[in-house]
Order: sequence, then C-alpha cells, then structure tokens
Amino acid sequence: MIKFPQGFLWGAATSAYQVEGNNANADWWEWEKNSGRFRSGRACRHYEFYKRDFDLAKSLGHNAHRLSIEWSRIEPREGKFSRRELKHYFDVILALRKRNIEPIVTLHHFTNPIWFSKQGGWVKRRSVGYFLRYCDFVTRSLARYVRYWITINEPTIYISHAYIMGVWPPQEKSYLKAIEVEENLASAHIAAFRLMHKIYKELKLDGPYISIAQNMMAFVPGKRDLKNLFAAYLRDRVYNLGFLERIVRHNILRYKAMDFIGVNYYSRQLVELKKFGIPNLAMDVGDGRRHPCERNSLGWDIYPEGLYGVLLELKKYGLPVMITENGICTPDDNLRWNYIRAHLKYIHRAMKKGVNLTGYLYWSLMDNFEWDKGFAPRFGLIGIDYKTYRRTVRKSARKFARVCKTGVLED
Ligand code: IFM
Repeated sequence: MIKFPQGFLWGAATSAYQVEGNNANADWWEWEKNSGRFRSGRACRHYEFYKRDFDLAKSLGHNAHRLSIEWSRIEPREGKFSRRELKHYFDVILALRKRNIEPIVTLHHFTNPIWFSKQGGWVKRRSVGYFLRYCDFVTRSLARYVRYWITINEPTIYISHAYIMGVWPPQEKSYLKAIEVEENLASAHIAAFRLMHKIYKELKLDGPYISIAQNMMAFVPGKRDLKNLFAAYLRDRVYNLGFLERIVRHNILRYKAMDFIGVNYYSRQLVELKKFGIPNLAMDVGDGRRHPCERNSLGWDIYPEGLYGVLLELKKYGLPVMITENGICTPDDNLRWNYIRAHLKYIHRAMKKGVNLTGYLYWSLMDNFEWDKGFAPRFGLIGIDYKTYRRTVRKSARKFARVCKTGVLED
C-alpha cells in the first residue's frame, strides 16, 4: 500500500482546442480547412457541457483540473478583447471552484489567433508583446479565482512539430525559425511571469504559482556504449532541460522565473545510433527489438520507470514539481489503469527520494481531438461517443478515483 500526502492535487487535464469545439478564430482551425487533415469541428462540445463534465470529475474524486484558455476566443481580432468569452472562462473557473476543484490554467496550448499567425506568429519578436497584453487582460480578470498558471504548454513539442518537422501549422522546416521561436517563447514566459506576479501584488493577493508544462522523455541508450550514452545525455540536456534551464536560471543572479515545474511525461525514446554523426546524435532511434515493451495506440513505448529518473533529475532546481500530464491512448482500459498505477508507484518512489511533488493530473479527463492524429487515439478517463456526445466513465477512471479520494494506492 502506498500513501500520498494530504493536500496532494489529484485530477486530469484538458486543453481548450481539443475539447471545446468550434474554435474558428484559431490558426489550427484555418489549417485544418486547407491541410486535408482531420477537422476538430465540435470536438467534445465541452464549451457547452463543461458543468456536466466537471460533475463527473467531482464524482471521480478530482480536487484539481487543468484547462486552457483559448487565446483566439479572448482576442479574436488584434487588440479587440471579447468580454463575452472572458465571462465564459470566468464561469468555467467558478464552476470548478463551486465543486472544490482547484483550477490550473494554461494560457497557451499550441493554438494561436489567426491574426497573430498571419503576422508571423512566434517567429517575430513582437509576439512577446502580444502575448503579454493577452496575459495582462486574462490575469487581471481571473486572478482572484486562480492560483496555478501554466504560461506555455510543451514549448519544445510546439517548436519541433510546427517549425522543425513541419507537421503542425505553420508547417515550417527551418532551424533558424525554430531558434527565433524558442527565444520568443522563453522571453514571453519570463515577461509574463513577472507581469503576473506584479498583478497579484497590485491586487493584494497571495502570490500565484506559475510554470510552463515541460514535456520530458526518458532517453534510454539501446546499447550502453559510449556513443549511445553520449547521445542519450545530449538529448536529455537539449530536449528535456534546454528550455527549462533558460527560465529556471535565466541570469547570473539565478533568478527563477518559475514557482514550480510542470512536467508532462508519457514515454521513452530508445537511443540507438547507426553511426556517429550530428544528425544521428540528434535523431537515430532503435526499433525496440533489443528492449521490447508495451506501447500505446500511437506506438509510444510505455516506460514508467523513466518518470522516476526524470523527476530525480529535477531535484537540483529546488522547486516543487507537478505532473501536469501523464496518460495513455489505448482501446484497452485495463492497460490504462496499469499505466496509471505504475506511474504513480514511481512518482511515490521519487517523493521518498526527496522530490517535492505536489500533484498528478492524468491526460486527459475525456477523449479528445489529438491534433494531427484526429479523434482515434483514446486518452480519456471518460469515453466520448462523437455521434451522440455521450460520456461514459471508464473503469480505469473509477480505479483512479479511489486513489484520488483516499490518497492511497493499493498494491
Ligand atoms: O494531446 C496532447 C496534449 O495536447 C499535449 N501533451 C500531449 C498530449 C498527448 O499527445
């Protein structure tokens, strides 16, 4: 039996674009129209059904919920902020508060307003100012009801998918642009962090807890020889810690532009170099024959022990850590529960080793729109029938609920 501390945050995460539906002012929406890829359409109609969804979360013992605000709803045209949409998010957050569920609010989760992208998006330096103006508007309005904020979700994933691999809008394949975007996202986070703290002071509120949600992977050398060990080390430094370090220690005074570290963890990457070369160091992966393991329905390796290593590595920053996403897409709900249970065991083990873990948010509360993969991957604790929009609570959700309600994980 494993016991988690009192006050631990338990819940699930979503993002606006993936669940709300009809986000017609977002760049993704525009891209879907022309890319021949999947259309998000009405998604889960969570924009309409959020109260019912939160009732389900409540019944499952969740005391925290991560959601995102869709920038393109709040500022559909440059500089024109929508009071109506702000009121919607205000109601959403209040609906959580009424159910004693702590809101954890993300400000940027992959999507941008169309007007912003048309002006060059995150490649341009002025993106930082635009983002700050939006943060200012939202924070002033919601500060009284929100303590936890994520400024930017998975900056490294956003950069790699949208600017290096070119599989997400704006479908660029340019290292130069990727560097600009990284620079601007880091500056945007740091400036937003300062601004938001200032707003809380002005409003005489207790300080907020602000972070990014950093996607982290276990990089496992297929063979423990020098070149594979080196490549795994390098990938960990660049992919897991590169962006994080820019904001955890962003100047010589080691001023921290983070109040906690949000970690999104899903999988491992098997590092197996075909030869020693720069692209190989960055990219070569093994096919898993040497180290087989179970996989999710997108083919990602299931590797719970990797989370343990990732968490221990974060200890040196001396900050609390929250699992802001961890989850599996699978048609096999038993596998989902095994996945959750195994990851919780490693989280607990890391806590015993001194990692200050404050919460665990499963991805996702419900099945949703998995970006360029459409609706097929099923990540949800709650299943969605996309014809009727009926919600079905999965067995794994009920097993997880027992942990959420008691803080105890039975063996
Ligand atoms: O669905 C995504 C989410 O938007 C960001 N983190 C990973 C999830 C699963 O791919």
